[in-house]
Amino acid sequence: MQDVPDPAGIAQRPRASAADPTPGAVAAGLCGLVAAGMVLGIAELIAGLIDPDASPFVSTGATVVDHTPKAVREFAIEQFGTADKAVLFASMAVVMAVLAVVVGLLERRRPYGSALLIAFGLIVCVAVLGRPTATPVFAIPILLGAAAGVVTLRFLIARAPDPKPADEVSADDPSRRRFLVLVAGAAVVAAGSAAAGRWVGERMRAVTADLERFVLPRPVTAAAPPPPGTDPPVRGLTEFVTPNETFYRIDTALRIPAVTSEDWRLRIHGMVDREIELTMDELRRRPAVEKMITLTCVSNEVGGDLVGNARWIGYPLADLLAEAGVRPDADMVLSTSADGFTAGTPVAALTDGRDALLAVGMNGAPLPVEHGYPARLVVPGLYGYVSATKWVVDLEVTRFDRAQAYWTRRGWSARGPIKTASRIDVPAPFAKIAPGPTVVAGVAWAQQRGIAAVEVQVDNGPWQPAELAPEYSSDTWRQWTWRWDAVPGDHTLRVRATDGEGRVQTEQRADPVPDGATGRHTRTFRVE
Ligand SMILES: Nc1nc2c(c(=O)[nH]1)N[C@H]1C(S)=C(S)[C@@H](COP(=O)(O)O)O[C@H]1N2
Ligand SMILES: [Mo]
Repeated sequence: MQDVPDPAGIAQRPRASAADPTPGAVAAGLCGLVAAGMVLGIAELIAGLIDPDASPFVSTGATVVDHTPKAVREFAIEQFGTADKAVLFASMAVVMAVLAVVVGLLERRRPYGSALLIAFGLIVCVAVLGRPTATPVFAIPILLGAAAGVVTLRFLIARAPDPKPADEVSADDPSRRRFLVLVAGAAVVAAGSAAAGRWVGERMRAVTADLERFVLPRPVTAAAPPPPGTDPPVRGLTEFVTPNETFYRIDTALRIPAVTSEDWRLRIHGMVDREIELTMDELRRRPAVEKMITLTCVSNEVGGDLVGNARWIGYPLADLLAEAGVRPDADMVLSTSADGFTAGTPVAALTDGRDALLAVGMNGAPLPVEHGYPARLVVPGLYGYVSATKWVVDLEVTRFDRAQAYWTRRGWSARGPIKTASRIDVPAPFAKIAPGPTVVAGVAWAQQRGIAAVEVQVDNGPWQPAELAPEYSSDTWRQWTWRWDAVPGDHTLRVRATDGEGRVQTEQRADPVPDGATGRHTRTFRVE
């Protein structure tokens, strides 16, 4: 077959010993290098998307520094001065390249190279997780990177040409050429991923730095402090104010949009008398207010925790819309985020006097990036999907019969007023309670209408009034407690709220789709 002329390379030239194909050392070494490049490239890309600090290359460097004897470190700093980091990374690159070649060579007969690559991946994973700022997600970049590296290695090695006697080598050997094209392709993917990861990571770092410099406007009216008693002292009961760190997060963003306060602009246009475009500095010239508002997600199941309460500093949307001059026949404001999410909010909800805000502060701090830095909307009484656009950059004044927002196009209701809801926090699910006096507790919310009463029912007994914490405002949730002399046995506890308009929360069960779940939260537990 080798004697048959085959200029187009259609017939694959069989390996010298097809039963035991052994790629040449140079080709194998190349495979190892490209596979290692893929590990770093993919890891860098994922790290850029998740958290720049999760970069395995940087973490490994830091770990090396931490474990370098002091004398060596001082020597390095003396020798290389500010270039010490560059020298460190260059030395790491050399060590990695050598190891990569070894990986490639080992992979020739059996997947020993892959095994070694996985072992390196796990070692680096341990190093990454050992960093002081590490969270478990820091493991993801290196693990996915190592997986990509193994796939690359196996793919390339299987296609690597075996060595030929020198006289047989010709520059245009098709299998050799194909292999080189694959190697080059993989190298481009690896380098491209690394560059993209770096770029995204740098942008995120720029936003973090910008956030740290961000000076909150001083509100002309600060939110009143919660009255004493808003937080009944019951262990396990949700706090009245939700800390930013534990505030629920819901969005469609695979990666958080990176918007600095300098780059940020808000355009108000559409059915208005004057189009407006605001920079952050221009926004700052307007009076800011601070309001306590409980935010809720339409996807929250009965008893769920996609709800949180915060002090928001922001600019009344009614004022901004008045500056633009909303035409009388407009009934919707379509807000758009930097990453293209949209929400459709009734103009009425933004101008009827409720505290609808373009918020820049959350609990006394700039908005955390995952909660919309540098600016978002917060509208009391409406589910987040129709009102709470984070990273907001555009407000188009329009009409419900002309525009559809992100979730409405996907089958959710165009309008999303928050439904009355109540939740049992204590006892925890399947808790065991000792007989005798015990405290049952939870929260209830009906933003805009307020909570007038909460009642609980044990098994199928009578509904009994719970004690309500003082009301902060109709836009915030209310904590409730109920004292009970627990009697032994298995029990089911049920809760229902009555809103400020006297309407009792429905017992009719409904799914979150299309406009919010209903039904009564129940909890079963044992007293013994
Ligand atoms: N840009 C953007 N903003 C968004 C969303 C989104 O997917 N993208 N989700 C909305 C939904 S459904 C809710 S419930 C709230 C949640 O806000 P939080 O993550 O700050 O709690 O944000 C809203 N704003
Ligand atoms: Mo939501």
